[in-house]
Amino acid sequence: MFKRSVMLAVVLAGVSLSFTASAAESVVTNKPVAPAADIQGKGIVKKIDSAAGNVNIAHEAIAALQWPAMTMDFKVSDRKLLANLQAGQSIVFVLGKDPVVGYVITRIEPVK
Ligand SMILES: [Cu+2]
Repeated sequence: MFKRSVMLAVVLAGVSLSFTASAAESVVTNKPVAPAADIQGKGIVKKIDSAAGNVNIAHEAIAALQWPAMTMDFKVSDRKLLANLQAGQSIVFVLGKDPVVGYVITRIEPVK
């Protein structure tokens, strides 16, 4: 009896895990269209929300977009980009323009 319920729990856990994994694949359904020139930014990671595919960054002014320095959420084109990030890290990032979502991060790397 005990063994059977453990087996069931394992099977259910497997099902919910694979469901979560496939749901995590698509943050942004439309592939970002690369702008004529890469738009680069610099900043500090404030918060990471892997589930939502968001990263909150205190970024410096981005001259190419005429954006002043601010702290804001960015969507990433792929959740994998968030895998090795930590809050407090200094980073550089590249923005691509998604036709639906707007500017999304297509590359992000820590700076030493
Ligand atoms: Cu901003």
